[in-house]
Amino acid sequence: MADSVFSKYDKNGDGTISCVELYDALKELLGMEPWWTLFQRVRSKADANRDGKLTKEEFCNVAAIFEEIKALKAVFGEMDQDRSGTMSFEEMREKAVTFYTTHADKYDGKRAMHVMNHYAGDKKKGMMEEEFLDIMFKDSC
Ligand SMILES: [Ca+2]
Ligand SMILES: [Ca+2]
Repeated sequence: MADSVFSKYDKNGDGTISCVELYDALKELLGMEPWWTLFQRVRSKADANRDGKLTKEEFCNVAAIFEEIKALKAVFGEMDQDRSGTMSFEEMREKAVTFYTTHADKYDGKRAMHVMNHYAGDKKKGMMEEEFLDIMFKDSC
């Protein structure tokens, strides 16, 4: 990864990415405040030695995770056809088959089930982007 990316996030220039700096980086990527579960996942995946800060090597994991989040956000945007910010059951159903056949190698059927289960008993319920990310991002990579 380019040093310029790392130094962009290492705001105080101490050579590591702190929790606060990681939070800001994530916020920038998401375009909204990161929610706790997502932040925790990103942090625990990236911080290999669990000392609470990320070295340049550890931050490489973040770059991969960020790419994945970006890809998932794009997927959600595609599914949310009316751009309401939530994915309705109909939108999900319409796109789900295509999605899981296209990405079957990456996202296993278990996650597809989680998404389906979200609508169980209440098909009027929408799914928000953060709920979608929470499901799709779970224990991946
Ligand atoms: Ca720093
Ligand atoms: Ca660390």
